[in-house]
Amino acid sequence: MYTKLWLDYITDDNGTVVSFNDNLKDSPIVQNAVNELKSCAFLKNLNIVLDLINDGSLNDEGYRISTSVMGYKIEANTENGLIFGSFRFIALYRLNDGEDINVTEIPANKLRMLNHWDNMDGSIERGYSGDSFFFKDNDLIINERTRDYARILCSLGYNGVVINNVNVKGAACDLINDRFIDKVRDLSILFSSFGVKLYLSLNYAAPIDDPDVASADPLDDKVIRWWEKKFDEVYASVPKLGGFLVKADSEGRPGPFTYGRNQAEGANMLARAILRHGGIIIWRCFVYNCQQDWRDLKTDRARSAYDYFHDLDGSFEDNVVLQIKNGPMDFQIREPVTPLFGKMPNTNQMIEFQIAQEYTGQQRHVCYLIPWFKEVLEFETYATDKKGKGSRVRDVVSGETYGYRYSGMCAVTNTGNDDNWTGHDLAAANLYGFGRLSFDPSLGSEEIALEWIRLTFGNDGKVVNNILKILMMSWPAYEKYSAPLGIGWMVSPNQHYGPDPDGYEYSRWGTYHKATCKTIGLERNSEGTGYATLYNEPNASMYEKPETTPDELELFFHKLPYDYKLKSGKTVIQHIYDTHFEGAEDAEEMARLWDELQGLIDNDSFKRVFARFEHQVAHSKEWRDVINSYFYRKTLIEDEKGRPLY
Ligand code: GCV
Repeated sequence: MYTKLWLDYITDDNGTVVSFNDNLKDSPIVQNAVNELKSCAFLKNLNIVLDLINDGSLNDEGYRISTSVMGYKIEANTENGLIFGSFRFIALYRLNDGEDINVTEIPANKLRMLNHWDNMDGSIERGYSGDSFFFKDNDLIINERTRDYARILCSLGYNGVVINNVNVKGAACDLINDRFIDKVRDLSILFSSFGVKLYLSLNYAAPIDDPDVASADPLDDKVIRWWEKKFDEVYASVPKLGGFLVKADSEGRPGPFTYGRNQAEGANMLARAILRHGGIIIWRCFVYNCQQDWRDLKTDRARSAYDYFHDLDGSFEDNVVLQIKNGPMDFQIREPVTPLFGKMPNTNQMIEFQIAQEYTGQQRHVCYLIPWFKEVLEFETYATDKKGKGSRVRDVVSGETYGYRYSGMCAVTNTGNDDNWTGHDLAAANLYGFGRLSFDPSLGSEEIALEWIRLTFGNDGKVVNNILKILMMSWPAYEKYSAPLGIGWMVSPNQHYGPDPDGYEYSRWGTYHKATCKTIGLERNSEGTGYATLYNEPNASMYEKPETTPDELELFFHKLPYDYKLKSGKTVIQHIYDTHFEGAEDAEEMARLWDELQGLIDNDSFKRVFARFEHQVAHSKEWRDVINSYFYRKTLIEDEKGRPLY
């Protein structure tokens, strides 16, 4: 039986009385909110009022929770606001031990989504927590677990979920056909009763299979009419559908380029067809040449999203949102921020992170990613032509900088049908943390971690301290023992797990570190590929020279000799040796901190994480040794501290 994560509090009747406006009695959303409040074991014999009000400052999904002698009140402008507020009330009540609660919370981002890469056969692309709980044997499943998942999303304020892989294959093409449409409708109704909109990934090439159309050219009338009719049919059955996510012209997926059209022409065709139904098209910017030759020194994959999209600013329809990965490559342990943020004033944007730990330990290593996401969100873009106040990434994607109509944050999710949902029990901190962060990007990563720990493991001081230390050490530790200084990609090909320094070096994916016996790195400044120049000033100048580039990104931006002195005072090679020794020690320290919790937390959870740490400790040593040996053998430079290298 699967766990209920932080919602593990259901009791038959807690004696709580919930009252609400009369006209809400038939609302499934309010019904779910009331059920949650009345069946939460922590809320004994309370009086709670749910009140629909009209207060412009609360927007569509915000809420106000207040305490008086009469009890508690949750107010919102909409039913969605009421249910988000109800779940938040439960969390706050537990965290504050029943003390008075007086808060007003309004989500910063309009879109707060999870993207599933689930396939209809039940497998998950880059899934590390078992199989899909949405799909099995080419069928769509709706059961108690689906409902619990909707509760989990709602408890964090997520308001959107894409249930199928962006690489739409096989039966998934039928999700918008008669075969599955009734189930899609049922699922959308279930999710919307928890304030969450359902979205689907779509196969851009679908009309090719219709013999009367046999094309996917976005400017072809037949193609346009095909999509209009399709969306009419889909929305007639599934009126609550949020829209579609599209991966086009990427890694073998078809797209407008096949017909000599640009990305805006492709996205706009779909956007116009869906407009009358109120749907949106989320169009991914992960477009790059994946047939590169490693000898080609001009083509730089890091530039591609920018090169394909930047000049199209202003030419996308208003119901298109560009979904842009946080970094220019692909969810590596360290990358600079994608330069498109802060450079497209007239095109809706949202940021895409990955909490599925594809390149960050695959949920076998603990890696709390929220500190990394915070750094990205706080990055100052020095946005041009800004209309609003801020211009950090989080201001851009919240829509503040340019007043985007649609914008926000999404993450490739880390969930599956494992009993604990996320494979590693501690990976649930990323599911929790990303939801909280997309609701309120001003929250601190420690603050979020503390909430999650206490709601999951209780308030014991040692438990809270040790898990907090583990989480906060985990991302830096992973970075230390894996690829150094922003270089990325030193992983086993395809699988992306475990060290393989040249795994991607001579392949077609455009992911090169160019290590020789003298230098390492690719020059990306104005004399190199020019990637650094794509940023606004002063970022462009900062990345232009090694002396001003932050240490952690040195090798992303510059080709440097191994004896180059970093700002830390260490040479590149000594930094590599030191961090790899340290990272493996950190893994041991995290395992030790966990061992101390035996008897203080649920034993099954203790054992599961214990086993993962046994692996992580051994695997971090493997990383350390493989990476250090690689560089020692290339350079023959000894470790200053005399540690053995082989
Ligand atoms: C869904 C990376 C992953 C692919 C993924 C792709 C994407 O390349 O390895 O599995 O495909 O990103 O984001 O589309």
